[in-house]
Amino acid sequence: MQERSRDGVGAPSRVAAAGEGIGQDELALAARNHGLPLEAMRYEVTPAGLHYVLVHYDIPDTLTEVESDTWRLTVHGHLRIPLRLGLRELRALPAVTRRVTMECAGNGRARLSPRPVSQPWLVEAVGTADWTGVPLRTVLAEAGVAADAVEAVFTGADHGVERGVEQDYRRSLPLPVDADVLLAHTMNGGPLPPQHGYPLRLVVPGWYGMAHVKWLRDIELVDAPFRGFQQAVAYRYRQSPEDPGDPVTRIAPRALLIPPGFPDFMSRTRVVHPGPVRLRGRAWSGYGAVVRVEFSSDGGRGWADAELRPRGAHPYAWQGWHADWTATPGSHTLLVRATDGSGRTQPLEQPWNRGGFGNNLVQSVPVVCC
Ligand SMILES: Nc1nc2c(c(=O)[nH]1)N[C@H]1C(S)=C(S)[C@@H](COP(=O)(O)O)O[C@H]1N2
Ligand SMILES: [Mo]
Repeated sequence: MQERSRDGVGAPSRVAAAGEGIGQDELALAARNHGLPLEAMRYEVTPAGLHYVLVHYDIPDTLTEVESDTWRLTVHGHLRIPLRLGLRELRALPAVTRRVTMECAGNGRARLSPRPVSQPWLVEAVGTADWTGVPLRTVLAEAGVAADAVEAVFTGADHGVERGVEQDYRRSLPLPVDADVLLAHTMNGGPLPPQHGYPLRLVVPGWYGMAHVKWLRDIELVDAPFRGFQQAVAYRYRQSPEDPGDPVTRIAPRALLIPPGFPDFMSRTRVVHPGPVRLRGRAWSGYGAVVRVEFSSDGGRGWADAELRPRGAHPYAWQGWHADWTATPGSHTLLVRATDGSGRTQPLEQPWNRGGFGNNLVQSVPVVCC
């Protein structure tokens, strides 16, 4: 359905007051969605149940649709041959597998000050999966893109209201689409779990999560840029409610450290014993390979290069890195910083935007050695 304006339409997203703690509204989101337990970065491919999850509305009941064979993907608009594809037809098309690191554009939001009120991620909204599916280009070629089509609009089966606008979750991509954009029906070798978009999702390697439309059921080719809520209102880098902002697209570089040692249950502070500690983690960027990971054990006064694994066969997946540190009794702050081949790196002080998007402030891990 088309987006419908309701009461409160146009309300800007809220920013917490100075000193305002996490509220019930943010807790309700945090209790539904979940991050990657950072220790799971030990796996190159994240087991599906440990991959982060972000769902704006409710998980739609696509399981029943598939079981009753009523589920279809429709492809229509400015093209020659409209298509209605069942899951069996999609699965029968030649498929490719891409290892893709996906990150929510709001990752890091809860650490911003003032805090944009939304899903309160710290740093854990990331995961890497092997996505198998049909290149979107294959399906578009079959449909025959019209000369006047400028964008493809992707609609999910989920429905909700956001800042006064009732909507299906919907996003667009400009045409022609990259060759690696997939209509994925398989995650890590199995059907997509319900929370990750069963039975079909878009995968847009290198882009932040919002572009990877889950529960995909409709693709429309349009002759004018899509101005829907998730495109033109949400997911913009804005300084003020009036600022039109730039669109959120590719993933800014980030390195994360698997917190060393063991945690204190409540504070989550890491505890290590004196002696050599091998630090490991992952680093990624949507702008090309990460070419450098640096590590600091003194809160950023001194930096040393970590050993970084090259990108290898998986150009859209995170890269492993490690560094050796000798822990001495006392309190320490460990930092890591990634730089990619485009020269983008991670800031030590965070530039701010109202949505809390693209926040790639260096991770800071307090460690007590005793
Ligand atoms: N249909 C639909 N697709 C969606 C969303 C959604 O709420 N509905 N959330 C988006 C956002 S904001 C993110 S970060 C990713 C999360 O994907 P994951 O839950 O599989 O990690 O899905 C994206 N695709
Ligand atoms: Mo997201």
